[in-house]
Amino acid sequence: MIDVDRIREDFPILKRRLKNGKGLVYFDNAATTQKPRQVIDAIYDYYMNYNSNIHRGVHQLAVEATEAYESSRRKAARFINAGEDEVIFTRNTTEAINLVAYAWARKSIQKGDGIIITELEHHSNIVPWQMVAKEKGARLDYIRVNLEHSYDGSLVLDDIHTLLRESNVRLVAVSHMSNVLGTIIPVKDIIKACKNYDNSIKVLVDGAQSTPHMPINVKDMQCDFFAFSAHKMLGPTGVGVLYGERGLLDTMDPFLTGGDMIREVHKYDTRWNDLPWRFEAGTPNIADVIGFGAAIDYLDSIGMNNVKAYEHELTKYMLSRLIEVKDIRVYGSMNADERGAVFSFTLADIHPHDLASILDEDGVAIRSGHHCAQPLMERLGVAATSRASLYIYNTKEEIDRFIESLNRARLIFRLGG
Ligand code: 7TS
Repeated sequence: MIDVDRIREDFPILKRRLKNGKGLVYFDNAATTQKPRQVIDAIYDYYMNYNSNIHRGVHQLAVEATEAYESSRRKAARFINAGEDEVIFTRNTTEAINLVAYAWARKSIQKGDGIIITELEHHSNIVPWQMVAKEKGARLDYIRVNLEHSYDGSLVLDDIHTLLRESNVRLVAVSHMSNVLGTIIPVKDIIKACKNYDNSIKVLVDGAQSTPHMPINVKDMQCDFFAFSAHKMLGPTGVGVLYGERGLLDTMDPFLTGGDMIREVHKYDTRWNDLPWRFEAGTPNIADVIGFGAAIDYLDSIGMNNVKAYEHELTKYMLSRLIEVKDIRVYGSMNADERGAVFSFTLADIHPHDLASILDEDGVAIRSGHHCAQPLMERLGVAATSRASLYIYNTKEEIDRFIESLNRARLIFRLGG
């Protein structure tokens, strides 16, 4: 098990006192996580000591910067069990998904073809496919969220078999973990079902919420594309990863064109660079990619199985405390084995924004709103929820403070006992 006190020492921001003198309880980790000193130092070190552009210089600083940037790629590849040439740095998950939408889907999806997604996707795994479907005259279909068993948040997996028969499905794009309900989606089963039906169907997994919290193995999963963001896993903002299966990436033309992604440019034609640089046009976010490498080192030093086990303990504790709160409705499974540490809820008819403001007075940072998942909100029949999302530096004591604050909100709104 992990030593949470030692981990907390690495995060300077957790010592911060807020404006009313309260200590910070940071429960907005699904939006972005805090950064350990090791990540901040790696970025500082690059700018202080070897700032240079990469891939195009022979001088010492350029060589050092290139090596540090490419070593982050090796780390990211190892972290998800991909090949180095299969890891493309983007700005974030959103850009990674858009890369697939522009560089693969617009060429491969034709009129009448089908795209399948789910009702619990983040907007960044909905809107790009709506646009492709509209442009190409393709169908966009949704695997439903199961609401029969009191908001358990699982998917109606049988839908996939029905939908596969209804059109010439070319792409299935699914989240690995819901940013609202915390549901862990059995992506491996979904991929197997799709490939058994038609091996040429491509599957993209949105790993923005799963990669920070569990071991990931894209080869074992057998996905074609996998997207995630550094900033949700202790790394800096401005860096994401698109994993693409090598053979598939090799068939794709670039999404952005210009410097660095070329091998040769002549007046009227160009030859693309090798993978993965073909998809990284222009000067990339060197400093933050280097910072991301330090974040991966940090998570590796803890071990992703330990991260998962610790969060499982927090999840069990959180669920046991949440059910004690009167008038609360928790959306998502009450079984800690089926979910991650993201908890969406409403408290009586208190508006989620008002609730978040009351918690803020107590130093407890949670999120409220639609969480960029409006189709899911529609399905749940709510406009917004409050959401607490945890990470490795959070503790049971913080969960107690959060529950205390919810009970204070009940008093403020004069909810009866
Ligand atoms: N996919 C999922 C499942 C997400 O939760 C998010 C961000 C994204 C994609 C997009 O990631 P980005 O790094 O490109 O922005 N989710 C959230 C959230 O829940 N609150 O703020 C951002």
